[in-house]
Amino acid sequence: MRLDGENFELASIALDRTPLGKKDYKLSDGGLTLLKPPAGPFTLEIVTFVDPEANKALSGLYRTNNVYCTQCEAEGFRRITYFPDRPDVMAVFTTRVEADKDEAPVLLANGNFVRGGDVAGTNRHFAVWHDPFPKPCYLFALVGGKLGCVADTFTTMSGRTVELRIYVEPGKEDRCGYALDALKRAMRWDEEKFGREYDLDIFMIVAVSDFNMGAMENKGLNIFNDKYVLASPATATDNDYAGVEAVIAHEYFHNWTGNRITCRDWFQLSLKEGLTVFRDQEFTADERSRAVERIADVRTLRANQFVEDAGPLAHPVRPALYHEINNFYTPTVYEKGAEVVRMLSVLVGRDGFRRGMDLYFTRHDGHAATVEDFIACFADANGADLSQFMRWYAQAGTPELTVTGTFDRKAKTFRLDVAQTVPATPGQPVKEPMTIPLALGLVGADGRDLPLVRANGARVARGVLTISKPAESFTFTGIAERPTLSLNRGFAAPIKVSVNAGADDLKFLAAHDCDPFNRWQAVQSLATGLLIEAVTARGGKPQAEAGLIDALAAILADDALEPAFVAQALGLPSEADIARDIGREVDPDAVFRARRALRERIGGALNDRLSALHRRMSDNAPYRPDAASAGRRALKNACLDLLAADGGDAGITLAARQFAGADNMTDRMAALTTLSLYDRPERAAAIDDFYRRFAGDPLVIDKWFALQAAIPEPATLERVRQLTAHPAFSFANPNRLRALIGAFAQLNQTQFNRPDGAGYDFLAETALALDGKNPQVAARLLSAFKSWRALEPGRRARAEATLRRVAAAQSLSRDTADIVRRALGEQTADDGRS
Ligand code: 0A1
Ligand code: ZN
Repeated sequence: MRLDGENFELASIALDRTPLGKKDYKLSDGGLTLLKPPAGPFTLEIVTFVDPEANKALSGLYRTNNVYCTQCEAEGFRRITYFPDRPDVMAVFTTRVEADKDEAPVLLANGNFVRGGDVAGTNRHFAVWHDPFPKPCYLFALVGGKLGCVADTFTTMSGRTVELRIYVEPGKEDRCGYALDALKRAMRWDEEKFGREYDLDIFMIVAVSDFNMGAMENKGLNIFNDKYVLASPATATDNDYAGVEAVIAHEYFHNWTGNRITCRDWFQLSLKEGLTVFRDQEFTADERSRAVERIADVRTLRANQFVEDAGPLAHPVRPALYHEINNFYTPTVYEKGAEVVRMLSVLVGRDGFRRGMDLYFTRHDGHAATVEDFIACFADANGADLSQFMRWYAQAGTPELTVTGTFDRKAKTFRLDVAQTVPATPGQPVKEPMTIPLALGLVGADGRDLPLVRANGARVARGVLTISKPAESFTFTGIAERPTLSLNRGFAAPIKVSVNAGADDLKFLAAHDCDPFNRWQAVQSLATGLLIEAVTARGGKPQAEAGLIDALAAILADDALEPAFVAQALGLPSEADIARDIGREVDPDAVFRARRALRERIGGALNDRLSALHRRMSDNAPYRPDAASAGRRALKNACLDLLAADGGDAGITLAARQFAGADNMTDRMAALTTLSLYDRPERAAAIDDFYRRFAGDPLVIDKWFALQAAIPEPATLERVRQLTAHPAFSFANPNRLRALIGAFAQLNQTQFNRPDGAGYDFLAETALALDGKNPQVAARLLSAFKSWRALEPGRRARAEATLRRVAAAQSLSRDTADIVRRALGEQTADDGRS
């Protein structure tokens, strides 16, 4: 019988109370094998010593800010004791925690509290917790330390009272209100939308300051990066509040999708993650604005997942092979996984989706399931054949749809010719056609949708065509006028679409499409077209932007639109978005120049309207984090950004004034971000002022680090180097690293991709220095190289040379070796776990 275990000292091991000797077991790399385990049931007692203080990988049992805590997903439990560390081994855990009373007055573990008390004759105390639900060890957790607590209760749908507690660093209790409120709303939503009730007597959240990821769904005892718990108007932006709400909900929703039903093995990771991201996105859509949430989610998907899917780190939603599972907590497994679940809901409809979920919960509760199990529930509950749909889990790469619309005035028909391809990805040169739900509309001249009636007289149900072949045609009848095609409404499928439509069609859709997502998309497509033209014309100014500016003006003038939507429409595609759409031979400096020039022209052309709107969206009411108020601030700050786009006195003065006078972090940070883009004296003054105001508040100082790392100027690399020596910086803290180094590599396209390669070298140096301590975070930083092959030849060569140097370094962690080898296209398919 083999048990996993590493990085601790074995003190003793006994079988049915009899100590085992060296001949009874074998210790090998990464585990212990019992040589003659009894055939029947037996009791194995293992005593180990671990050193939490020395644990800088933040996996297993570690110490952060004097608090002991654990992180066991994916394979951290084996760093605590010997155990079959795999998610299909589920057990009932009873945990007794004992500690010095002064050092750790709070002692927590999974499940319900059983008993606690003093240990006679010592200054120690103990607590016993029992979790009645069988679970895999990756959901195990314990915490001990000096912590403040905010408590509340929740009455479940069946009338049970559940105790809610959020534990934070003492003194930070007043920043937990929003998280607690979000938790209660998430609990209610899961009851109402999915019929899921909470199942223990208590639900606890602990916020810690050193954490590799966002948060962790340990049964009954979620452990959070404090960034996703703590929020106050003076220290958190609207986006931070939205992040707290989404992550609180996400971890809570895992109680059913992940914990009650877990994964058979780590290849099924998207079974819990894709589904739970889908659930948290739906929660936010219901709590805030569905249209705005969809736009924001698609922006994130394209920025992170489309890029991953187009580069050397591309992998299927369900990978077939991995070297290090920690490298697969990716945008593909999470965000594309959520898109796959969303497509399922489009294909079977809302009620059909609920039927499938209900069946999934009854059929698999208490078990470790697979993606096949999940999909079978939707097939069985709806009599649907989803066998081709399974390809979404197996084939990597973003499918591309080419659509041609042909109007026949005489026959009053409109024909759609649709062809699909899926690009080759590492290890998958040839692809099969996918099932794609294509949501569409034919928009008439008056802006209203024409009925979608097929040649056989059938209406297209819910406006969705199901595409399944490499090429197919659809004819709609009774079309008296040439319609405008609105494709992939709501972004129902995570694909790229190209269509024979021109700028006039886009302008029309921007003004009239009844699908808000496609109104936004039309503006983006207009802007993208102009920007790509400008970049490929080698630094020329965008021509013919009148259409875009008209479209924006119409949106600004439309009072029926919610401010948050208008703010999204004003946000041009990012530099990374443009680079991705260009796809090859990218020169980040040319992209930057084109984007800056276009912003300047828009700001100039719409100056009066933007100024008026900036004033109209400002109010003197006290800060409230709700979606409507946040939307007004988003619009106000989108206006500010464009008003300052020429770097001239008027816009900069406006930003400087807003910075100084702001009563909340959203407005202050937005003004500072605008100022940060222009090398003017107001910038340095504001950066200093910001530091003085918030020194000693690490989460706010992270914003200060990130802002400086993102300045698009050649001096930034040196500034970032110097900031690594700043007293507020620490290589041991993942949030600090992500703020300074991560922002530099991911947000600063021109400076990370400096033509001299110094940005690449800096990232490589940092990652190598970190690799021996925290390999997970080191590997994640290096994933910034995921699109190096799309660069122009000079930068491409420098990036490749840097990656080769890292690959050749001595004693690389498995995490980092895996990322750089795959980035280089060197990984072979025969030496991973499959
Ligand atoms: N399951 C968590 C993500 C997570 C994964 C790994 C971790 O440690 C290495 C921590 C958290 C979630 O989806 O929120
Ligand atoms: Zn998750």
